[in-house]
Order: sequence, then C-alpha cells, then structure tokens
Amino acid sequence: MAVISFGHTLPDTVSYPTILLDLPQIDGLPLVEVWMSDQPVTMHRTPDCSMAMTSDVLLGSIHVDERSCISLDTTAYEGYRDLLQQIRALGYPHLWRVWNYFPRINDDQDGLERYRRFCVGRHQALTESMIDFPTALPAATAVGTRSGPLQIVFLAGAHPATHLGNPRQLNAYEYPQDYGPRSPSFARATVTRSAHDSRLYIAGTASIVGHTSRHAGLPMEQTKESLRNLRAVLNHAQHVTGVEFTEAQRRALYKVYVREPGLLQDIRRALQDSPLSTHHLVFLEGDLCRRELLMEIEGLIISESFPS
Ligand code: 3EB
Repeated sequence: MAVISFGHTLPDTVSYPTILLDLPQIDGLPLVEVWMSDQPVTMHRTPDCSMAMTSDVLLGSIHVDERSCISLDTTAYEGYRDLLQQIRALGYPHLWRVWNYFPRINDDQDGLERYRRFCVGRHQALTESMIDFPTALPAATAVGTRSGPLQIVFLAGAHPATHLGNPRQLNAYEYPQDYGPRSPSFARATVTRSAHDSRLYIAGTASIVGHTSRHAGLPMEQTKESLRNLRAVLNHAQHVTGVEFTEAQRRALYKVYVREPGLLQDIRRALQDSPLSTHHLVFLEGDLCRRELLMEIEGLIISESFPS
C-alpha cells in the first residue's frame, strides 16, 4: 500500500504512495517501512495527497509546502481541512491514526513556538468538522524533521475505531493553556479490528505524567518513564477492549524518536530489560514537541485474539 523511508530516496515511478521523511535512522541496517494488504488495493492521487485504499482502510500522505508570510497554524489548518475532506469524499470518514512531521518544531514563529502554532491550526480544522470531537480524536505522533514540508501521514477507516487515554496521563486535548493556546488534538492509543486481527496503535509516548514533563536532561530516566506510560496504555487497552495485547507471541513494531544521536547509548541501556528490546525497533533522529523531551516511543501491536 505504501513505503515510508527515513531519509533514503525512493523511486517515485510506482503507483503506491512513497513517503520520504527527513528523520535519519540512527543505527542498524537501513530500514524502510512497508504497508501491505492481502486485499485488493486501489490508489488515488491529487497534487498534494497520495492514498492507497482497501475496502475498509485508507492509508494516505498529504504534504503542504510552507509559504513565506503564512504561519504554520494556517498551513496546518489547510492540511487538515484537505485531509478531512478527502477521507470523507472517498468513504473513509473515521481517522484511525495520524503522524505529523514538520521542520523546526521548537523554533519561534512570530512569538509562538511552531509546534504550538501547528496545534492551533489542527485544532481549528478538527473542531470545525469532526463529529464527536474530542472523543473521536485518533492516536497521533508529532515529530520535528530536519527538512521538508508539513507532512501528515494518516490511516482512516470505513468504520470507527476505539480511542483511548492513558490512566497515568491527562488527555492531551485537556492540557492546560500553559502548553499553548489550543491543546494538542490526539488520543493516547487507538484500537482497530478486522476479520484477521486487532491492532493497538500507541501514540508518541514520552516522559510526561499528568501533564508535566519529568526527568529533564536525563535520557535514561525519560526512557523508563516512557516505558511505564507505554505499559499503562497497553494494560488499559487490554482492559477496555478485552483483546489480549501482552502475550508473548504478539507482533509489535516500535519507533523511538531521539533528539540527538549522542543520547542513543543511554536510551538503549534503559530499553535493555524491557519487552521492546525483543521486538522490531527503529531509532530515528527527530525533535520532540517539548524542548525538555529527549525521546519518545510509538508502537503498533498486532494481536490475533478477539474481544472476549
Ligand atoms: C505529549 O504527550 C507528547 O501533538 O500530535 C506526542 C504525540 C506528543 C503526539 C501531537 C504530541 C503529539 O504531549 C507530545
């Protein structure tokens, strides 16, 4: 359905979406992310948007170039408005999972941090047209690239998914205004089900408890806190949906976003005794949405079990 690469160029003569993110892979063999389906896949393209669809799911990527004089809140608003309109028109109105990427995430733009501007525009587009805002908000990631346009990668479904919070964290959409004029519009996790499996998409998970960042300057401690958050979301998802996500034979993929390559050694050490070390794991260099955050983990856990 699509191929995502982290800094390596990809052929653009293929019919499926190819998504190039300037998030350099920090170590290991160079990997690409490949999305596949055993169902028939159809493609749809517009100048800004590239999508692959099966009967029940759409995987898409939209990019919006940043024009001078236009601040990121407007760019984000336009991107999301376009995205929501496309998925509705194509018959996949339910947002399941979103990945947001753009450069200079922590830079100031006309007196407001670019991440906060992004949150303002996203919030505006979603409140304008999402039925059941904020409970229908999907799990999301927002990470700073080294270069490129605003890129939004998204999964949307013909039927709804289940969106969840984390008992250890305040819902991001309820963050106080200390973190920006509009709260970040995302859920901590999303569960989707098909005839084949159940999937748990865990949003970018960092060292935040309640709404407060913990362990500034300490990569090992931040990693351990993020793992506690990951574990809590996983247990919560299992409890709410009745799907078994913790069993040993589960299939899991994790991405760890790291602010600087120099932090990798400590982060790896903190992950050593966690279940993550035995699963597919890729380390990517990217900036996180709060300056003090040094790392963030996202996950996809696939279970063959069904709700009990
Ligand atoms: C946090 O928990 C960390 O703005 O879409 C993580 C995942 C974070 C997604 C987003 C932000 C986003 O607030 C930051």
